[in-house]
Amino acid sequence: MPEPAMPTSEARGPTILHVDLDAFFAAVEQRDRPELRGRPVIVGGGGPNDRGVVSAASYEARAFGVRSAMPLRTAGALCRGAVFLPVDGAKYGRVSRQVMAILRRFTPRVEQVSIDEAFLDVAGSEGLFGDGPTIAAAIKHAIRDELGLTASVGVASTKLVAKVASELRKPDGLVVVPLGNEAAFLAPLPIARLWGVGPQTRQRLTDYHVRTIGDLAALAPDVLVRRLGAQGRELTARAQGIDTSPVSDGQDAKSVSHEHTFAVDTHDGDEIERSLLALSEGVSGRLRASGLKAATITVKVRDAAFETRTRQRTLDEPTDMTEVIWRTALELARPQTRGRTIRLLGVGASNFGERTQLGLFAEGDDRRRRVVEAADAVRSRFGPRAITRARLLGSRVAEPFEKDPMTAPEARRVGRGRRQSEADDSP
Ligand code: TTP
Ligand code: MG
Ligand code: MG
Repeated sequence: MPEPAMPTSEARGPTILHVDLDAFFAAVEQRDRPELRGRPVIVGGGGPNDRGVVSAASYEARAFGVRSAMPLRTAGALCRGAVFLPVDGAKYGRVSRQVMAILRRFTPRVEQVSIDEAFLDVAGSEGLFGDGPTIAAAIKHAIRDELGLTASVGVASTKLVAKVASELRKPDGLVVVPLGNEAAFLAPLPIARLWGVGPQTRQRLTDYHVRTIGDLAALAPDVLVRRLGAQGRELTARAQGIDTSPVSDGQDAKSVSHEHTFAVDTHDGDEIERSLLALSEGVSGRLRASGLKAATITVKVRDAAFETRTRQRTLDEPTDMTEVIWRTALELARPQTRGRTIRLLGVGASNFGERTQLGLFAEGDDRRRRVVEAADAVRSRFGPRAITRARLLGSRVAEPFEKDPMTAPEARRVGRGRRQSEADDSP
C-alpha cells in the first residue's frame, strides 16, 4: 500500500519577514518623553539654525513635509512648532540591540540590515510559533509591549518583496504578499519603490513611459539591457519580484568580507577605486591564507542617507586573486557609486571551492600566483604594511581594515552580534 502523501510545501505561505521600526530615533525620544507624544519631533543636530541635516522626523513632523536627510533649516521653516533634539546614538544602539534580541527569539535566521531593520526567515519556526503572518503579528506585539515602539512588517516569499511590503503601510503596518502574488503586488507601485532604482535610472526609463513596476516588468528585457546594460537584466527580474538572495545570519561562515567606513563621506571616484582595491586585497589575502577560492564576489555600498545596496556576481572560475576580485568589485560598484556620496564600502567573497592544484594553472597565471604568494609570505612575516601596492600609496584609506570576524573562515563560529558595528556608530 502506498504511504500517505506528506503535506506538500505548496501549502505553505510566505516566510521572509522584513521588520523596520517607525520613525525610529524620533519614536524612541517620544517614548522616553511623554510630553513629546503627538507633537512634531525632529532628531538631528542642535536646532533649526544648525547646519546639519534631519536624522529622523516623527510622523507628526512628516505631515509638514519634513524628511530624513533634509537640512535642519528647511525642516525648521516647514514646521515652525517642531521640537528639535540632538542625536543620541548610544541610546538608539541599545534599543536596536533590544529589538534584534526580540527578533532572534523567533528564529536564529536574522539578518540585520541597518540600525532599525532586519530580514528574518521563519521557515524553520512555523511549528513553534505559527506561519509567517502570525509570527509578524507576534513580533509587532512584542516590540510594542516590551519596548513601547511600533514596527512595520512585510511578509513575502523574497527579501525584495518583503522590504517593499513593510514600507507600504507605515507606520504600524503589516502587509502580507501571498505566494504567487509577488508580480501582481508590485505591478501598480511606482518604480521608485523598487530597491536600487534611483533618480538616474528613473530618468533613463522615462523615454519608455515606465512609471510603475508593472510597466517595467512588461518591457522587453533586451530593451532594458540596451538602455541600462547588465543592470537592465537584473531590473526585469526584480520588477517581477524575483530575488534569490537568502537571509544570511552570518553563522554559516561561508564568506570572507572586509568593510570600510569613510571618516568623511566621499564621492571621489579615485578614493572609491583605491578603497575597493584595498578591500579586495584584504579579502583575497584571507582566501589565500585559508587555501580557499571563491566564485561569488559581492560589493556593499552604503550612501550618506544610509541606503545600503549589495550587488553580486558569480564568476566562471573561482578565484583568490586580488586583480580578479578588484575588477569584479569595480564593475559591480560603479553603477551604485556614480553620482552618490558614499559612507561605507564592502567587498565580500563567497561560494567557496577548494584550491586547484598549482600545476593546473595556465602559464601566466602560475607566474602571477607565485608573485602573489611570495608577497603573502612577506606580509605574514613582517605585517600587512610591508608590501603596499603603488596605487594604495598616498590613499587616505585607513589600515588595517575592519575585519568582520563573523565571516572569517579562519575563525568560524565566533559570538553573535558583531554586525552592530555600523549600527553602533552614531550617524
Ligand atoms: P529609516 O528606517 O530609514 O527611517 P525611520 O525609522 O526614521 O522612519 P520610517 O518609519 O520611514 O522607517 O531609518 C532609521 C533611522 O536611521 C532613523 O530613525 C534615523 C537614521 N537615519 C539617519 O540618521 N539619516 C538618514 O538619512 C536616514 C534615512 C535614517
Ligand atoms: Mg525605520
Ligand atoms: Mg530602516
